[in-house]
Amino acid sequence: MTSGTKPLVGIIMGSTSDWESMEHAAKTLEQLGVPHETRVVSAHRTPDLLFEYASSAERRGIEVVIAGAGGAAHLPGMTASKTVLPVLGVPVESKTLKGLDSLLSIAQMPGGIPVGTLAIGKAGAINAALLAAAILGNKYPNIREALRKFRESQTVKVLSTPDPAKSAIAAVLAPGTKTKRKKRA
Ligand code: RP5
Repeated sequence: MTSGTKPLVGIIMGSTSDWESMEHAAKTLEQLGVPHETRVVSAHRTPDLLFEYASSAERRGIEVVIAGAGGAAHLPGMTASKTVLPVLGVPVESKTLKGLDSLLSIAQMPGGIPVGTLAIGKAGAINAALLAAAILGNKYPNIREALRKFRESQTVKVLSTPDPAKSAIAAVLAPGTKTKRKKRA
């Protein structure tokens, strides 16, 4: 089965201010060719929309939800309470507590309604997308292969720069690099 063009992943976030972090989930899914949609859905400002979104997601063909929120971050947990789809939570970095509040709010779900919790901020958003792709890869071989290629190119990139000191020197000495010489008095 190929993944087609209908959104399989729903990326939701509590506020437009979360986009700075959550765009990394969208970019990663784009890179992997995973169809997705993005939406602001606030658990406390638009609770009816949240219920509608979460309860209709499965019917609309969404297979994984990525939910990002900051502070008293109840969006991922509330979403998970209204759907049996896998919900991956991204703790957005808050100004006051640097995202520790978001992390604990999302990770500490009482037993019975799980939210797969990722790291705070950009890393979590990227990994939520990669994990969503891994879940979808069980059903869609094209997504699994895209994920495999992503991992392989990441490995090649790391192995091609084994010594950061040498590559820094190479960058300075690279042809075309202007180096300032001190004039002698
Ligand atoms: C949460 O409150 C959002 O997820 C966001 O991280 C945080 C702050 O929202 P704004 O006040 O920036 O809209 O609901």
